Amino acid sequence: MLRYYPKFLVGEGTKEQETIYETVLAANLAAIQAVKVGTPYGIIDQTGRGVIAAKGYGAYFNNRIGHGLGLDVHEDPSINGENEMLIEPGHVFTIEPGIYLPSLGGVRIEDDVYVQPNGQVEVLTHYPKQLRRL
Ligand SMILES: [Mn+2]
Repeated sequence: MLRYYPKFLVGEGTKEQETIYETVLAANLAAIQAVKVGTPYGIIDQTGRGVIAAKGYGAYFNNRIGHGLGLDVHEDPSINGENEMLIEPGHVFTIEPGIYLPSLGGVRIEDDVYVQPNGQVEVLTHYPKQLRRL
């Protein structure tokens, strides 16, 4: 029997399970790289979505890539491809691309990021993201 746990593949797994994991990870990393003060939030979503679409899974990434994080778990801004709000120092938000295949299962890799006062992007999540087989 094969099950997904966060960032672990228990059992042998299939090539496609590995592929969707690696694709979501690439989207997560590219989206984090796209975070820059003064650029629109929409670019974060467009960047991550582009990575997933290029692998043919665009139809299976059906959530916005992230949202603001504060006193509440879900706050503004909504990080979707159309959001023109500019990224500013002090902002804290999630980046959480995913691929969900009805016949196979899903993968989502989330990080929380903080834009420091000097504009440097700090990833607040430190758990390793490389796929591990158990
Ligand atoms: Mn979330």
